Amino acid sequence: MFIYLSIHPSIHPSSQPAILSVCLPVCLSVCLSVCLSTYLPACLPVCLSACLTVVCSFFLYIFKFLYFLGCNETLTGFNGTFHSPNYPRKYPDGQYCSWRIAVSPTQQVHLTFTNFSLQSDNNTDGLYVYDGENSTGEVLGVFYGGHPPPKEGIYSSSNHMFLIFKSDRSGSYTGFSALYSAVDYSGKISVFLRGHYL
Ligand SMILES: [Ca+2]
Repeated sequence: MFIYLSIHPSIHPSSQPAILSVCLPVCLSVCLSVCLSTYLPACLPVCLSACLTVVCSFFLYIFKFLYFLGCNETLTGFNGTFHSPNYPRKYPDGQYCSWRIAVSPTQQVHLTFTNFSLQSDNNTDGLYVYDGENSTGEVLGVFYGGHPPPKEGIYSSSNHMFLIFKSDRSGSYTGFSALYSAVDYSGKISVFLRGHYL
């Protein structure tokens, strides 16, 4: 349970003590009432372990649901802007946010960045761009501080683009500010090959 709490990417670290402060007293109360009548020495640790796993997981599920509600956005305008959490201040650790862009069916999405400042190493903080409505689409790029998006921008092949921003447990920067617009379909698509966009 503690390992799960500390590694789950969607949970902000500051929330972990709060979750524990709720589920621990609940489990102590339940297990004490159950074990006091059993006379089995192993009852309390076994009960606590099982209870914490179940109860804390339940609170985590509720927390995740509320957390993702505030961090997911669908953009349907002809054009628009969006940015990382807290921008232009530093984004918090432990973020997992998404943006779904949907424009007119006869158009495609052109995405550019007015600012991009993420942690420099791969597999720390990153922005994942998908060609489609969700993360099952083809990956158009994985961008981080050491590998920023191309200045000319990124094109989807259809009228949908999907983005996920993740930050890990330490090291935060100012993040990104992005601008998208619907452009008439030209067949242009961003293809990443051997370190260069074609
Ligand atoms: Ca980080």
